[in-house]
Amino acid sequence: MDAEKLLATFDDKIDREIRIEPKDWMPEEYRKMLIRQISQHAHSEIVGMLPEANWITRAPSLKRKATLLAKVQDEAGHGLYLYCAAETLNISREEMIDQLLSGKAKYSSIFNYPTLSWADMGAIGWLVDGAAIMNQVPLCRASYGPYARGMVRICKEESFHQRQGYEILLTLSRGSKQQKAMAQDALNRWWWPSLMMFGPNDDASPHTAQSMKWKIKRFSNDELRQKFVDVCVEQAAILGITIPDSDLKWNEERRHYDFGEINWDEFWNVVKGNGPCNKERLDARISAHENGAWVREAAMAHAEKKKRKMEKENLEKKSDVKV
Ligand code: BYC
Repeated sequence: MDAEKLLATFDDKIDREIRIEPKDWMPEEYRKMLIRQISQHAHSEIVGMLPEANWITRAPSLKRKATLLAKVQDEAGHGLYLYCAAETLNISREEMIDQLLSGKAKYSSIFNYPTLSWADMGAIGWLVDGAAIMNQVPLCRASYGPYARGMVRICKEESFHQRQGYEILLTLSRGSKQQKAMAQDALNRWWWPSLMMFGPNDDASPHTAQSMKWKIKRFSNDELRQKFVDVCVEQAAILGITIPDSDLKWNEERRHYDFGEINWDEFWNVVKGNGPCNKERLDARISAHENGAWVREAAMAHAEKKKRKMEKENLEKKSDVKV
């Protein structure tokens, strides 16, 4: 088929909600857009393990420790599904990891903030996983098959993560005066960075229009941020803690909550690598990668040994047939 026909077939599939699969023809820019978003998403899951892993050894009970451990392991799984989905687009795992470790690749700004108290585990689950669900449920309908299918399982797990976080804050908010203060302090520190997770405002988002045209993103950054604010207001009221935004109020005409201006200077500063924990996070990943070198070497040696054994068995089988 010539280029025009290939493009027409691709556009027709997008229009008719037929998934694009790895072996299908796709425009180079579509492939690049997906690699960019999926690899950044994978890196976010992997770096996102670090702020919570910080609290596994200090969880207040065995039950909390087991739950947090399971949650952090889920994030590792999400990273692996997403790297696999990106690999179907002709980029190798090594290349993506190199991009992360060299500081070239982006990952979600939210993971460059410190986790200072146990209440932060609640705030991360409630707000960070809550924002992730808001953003990722529509990605289950993304036009690229492997990404969309991966997101289905990821979203189920994120939903459990969100509930465990909310339940931590519910327990604290029904506890002593000091525990309530911990919950409020965590909300104060995580609220604005959580709103930044949705990315720049639509008029400053270079990728949204094309991504929506290709049905990768189904909603814009501002649409999802608004939905998130609307649900959080009700949830904060149940917790009895206050969202740190004096401009937050119900707008009857819009049927949505109005909210204050995000500090975009802070956002871009964090995205460019100058947030409170950017260096610490990258250093941790680099050292994990270096310490894991022997595991990768052993796995490769084992795979090579298995391959040779299979080749030998196949040869023997063939010579038996001849006899
Ligand atoms: N942080 O044109 P835009 C999780 C970048 S993991 C850093 O709007 P797009 C979890 C953006 O990449 C959650 N960078 O882009 C894990 C672009 O840069 P480049 C992660 C950001 O792609 C562990 C530029 O700004 N979720 O839930 O249309 C524990 C312009 O932006 C950010 C995902 O990755 C940011 N916040 O929209 C707990 C979801 N925002 O590439 C929880 C999948 C924007 O031009 N990704 N940038 O250099 C998406 O849905 C979209 O990529 C985004 C951005 C909405 C994030």
